[in-house]
Amino acid sequence: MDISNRIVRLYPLLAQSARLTERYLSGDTRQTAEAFLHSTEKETVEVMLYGAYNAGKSTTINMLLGRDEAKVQDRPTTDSIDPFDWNGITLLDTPGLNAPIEHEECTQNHLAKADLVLLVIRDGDQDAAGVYDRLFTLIKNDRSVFIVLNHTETSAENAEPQLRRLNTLLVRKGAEAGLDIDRLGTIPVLALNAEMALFGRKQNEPDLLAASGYNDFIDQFERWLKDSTEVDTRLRRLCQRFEGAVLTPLTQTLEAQCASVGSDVEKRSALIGHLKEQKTRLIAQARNKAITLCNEYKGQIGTLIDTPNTTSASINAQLQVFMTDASSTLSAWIQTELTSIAADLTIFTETTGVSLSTQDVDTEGSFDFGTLLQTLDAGAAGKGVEIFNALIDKINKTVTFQIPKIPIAYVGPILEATKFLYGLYASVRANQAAQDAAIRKVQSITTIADKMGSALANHAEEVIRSHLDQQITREEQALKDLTDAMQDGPQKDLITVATLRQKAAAL
Ligand SMILES: Nc1nc2c(ncn2[C@@H]2O[C@H](COP(=O)(O)OP(=O)(O)OP(=O)(O)O)[C@@H](O)[C@H]2O)c(=O)[nH]1
Ligand SMILES: [Mg+2]
Repeated sequence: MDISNRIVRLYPLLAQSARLTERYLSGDTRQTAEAFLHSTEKETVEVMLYGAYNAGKSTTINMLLGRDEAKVQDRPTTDSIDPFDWNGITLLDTPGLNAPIEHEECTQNHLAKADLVLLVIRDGDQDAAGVYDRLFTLIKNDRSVFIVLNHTETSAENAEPQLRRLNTLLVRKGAEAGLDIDRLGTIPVLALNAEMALFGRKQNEPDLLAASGYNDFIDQFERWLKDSTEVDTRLRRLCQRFEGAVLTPLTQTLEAQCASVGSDVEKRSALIGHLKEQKTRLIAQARNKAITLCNEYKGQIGTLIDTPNTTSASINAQLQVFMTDASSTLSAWIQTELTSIAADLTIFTETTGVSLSTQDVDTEGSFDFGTLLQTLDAGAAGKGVEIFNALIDKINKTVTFQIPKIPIAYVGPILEATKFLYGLYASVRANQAAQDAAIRKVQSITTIADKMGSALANHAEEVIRSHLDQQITREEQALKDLTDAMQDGPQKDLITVATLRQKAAAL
């Protein structure tokens, strides 16, 4: 009997799933899956003979085999599931229904496992209670059933009335049981004198075979096997078992893995979002704070300018003090803020169980604001500043000053301009020059405070960025690693399983 191409095409799918079974399943689930995959390697089609005791099941088996192999007797005989090989198909002789209770249980238990059912009804037993209910249950469960009416007539013609009677009964009772009559119509119902056919085979008597109904039977039986057994039932059964033993557990395991990684991804993304928000907030607040802090020195800058005989060195030194104070105030504030962000990260790890990629935000040590004054230059905008710039052009001398520890190459023109203004202001009279000088003084104060403020703000921003960007980059990398691993692993394999399922369904 040739094996359907459709079943042959199932084997690569089974082989492909073995890799996933090994990778993802464990314990009993894995054992069941592997047992199924192994069993498919030696799977044969099983046709189970089914019916009341004395129906002629064992006789029918012998008829198919062409010799007496199954035990046949006039009383409940078969008491176990006995396999017989017939052209590569396994025929299962079973104990009769309505026989001793343990016989019947044995048969019912095996019913679910068998691929196909050959129901034998003995002529005269057509009305036997229970047979039809069992048959209709099989049909409702979409099982492949072949019905033989085993009779004792000496010709097919003689058996016709009995066969008609059985068909009428089937239709009537089937309708009562709410069965789809079209489905019932697809089930072969054949009349057969099994004993006569067996005899005909043993004696090699073509006439006996023809009269027994054997020729029709074997013809239809083989077509039924070919049509429904190989292609549909066996494949369907294999696919069902494939789904139950392999694909479903794989899907569940993979979905669980994806869900857990997915929730880690979600948590880490939320953390990154939080860090970015904090960075933006911190930068905005720090910039404001820097500007406010420097503006607070405006009065003192004015006083400095007003002080007679002030040298550029002393102005320089004083501005340096202002900047150092503002820097350390801002530095302390940033440190507190970063510490609180670091605490957020600790809370995140504790509550989510998702560990941070490498290390916390670095909040150790004070922040180096020393270099910020390097950015103080004459580049500010505004009309007042233009005048101011015109003034400082005349005094092209660079002064350096330091804040603690860090030597600063301060762009001197601002201070020199201040000094110049100071000289100008000192010679004030109640005239236009004095007014101009007063305006320039205010402009100078504003410019100096602005430049201090924006330099401090820029530097603060740089410091915040360098501390938080490191952490954000690490988290983003960890997130990428996580999603990459998921896409390469469970997520990809979940798609593989879905594809296997689709391919199996399409066979
Ligand atoms: N005349 C006649 N007798 C039959 C036919 N089929 C079976 N018998 C007889 O009926 C009796 C029971 O047949 P079996 O084949 O053992 O029936 P079974 O369904 O296997 O019975 P259990 O194994 O007890 O369930 C035997 O004595 C058979 O010789 C038939 O087609 N014609
Ligand atoms: Mg028997």
